[in-house]
Amino acid sequence: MRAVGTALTITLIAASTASLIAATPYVRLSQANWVAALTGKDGRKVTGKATAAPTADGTGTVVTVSFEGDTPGATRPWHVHTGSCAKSGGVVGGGRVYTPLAVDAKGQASGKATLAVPLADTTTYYVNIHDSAAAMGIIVACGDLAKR
Ligand SMILES: [Cu+2]
Repeated sequence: MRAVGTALTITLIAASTASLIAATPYVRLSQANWVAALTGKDGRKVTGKATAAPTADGTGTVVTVSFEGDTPGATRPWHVHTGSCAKSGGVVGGGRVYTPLAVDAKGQASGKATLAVPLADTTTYYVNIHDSAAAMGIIVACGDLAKR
């Protein structure tokens, strides 16, 4: 019976350690600052920049984006996605936190979003600028985020 009790204790310790690690949001988050150069897709002359950095408490991510060379008056949805411009993935942090960007009379736009999730050093990300809410499949500009 003692052997069974010891095995049970070890199992319980292992299980509680595993749940502790799973419950700790800091294990794999990135403390890095990230930057992406945005370039126009399909011949568009759009160029720009995006950055991502941890929030002060480390539990979220602040993302900035700015670009120029776009069509005045356009409204562009945008997101951080997992993956890369060459291999698309899902939106990070939920689509609602990204306010679509209004392109001004000079063809410039900028914006910011605060994600409720951290980025992870073990994942790759990119920022894309979509054509419009009605044409999300058309990408105006894209850039892979890299740690700097
Ligand atoms: Cu997107």
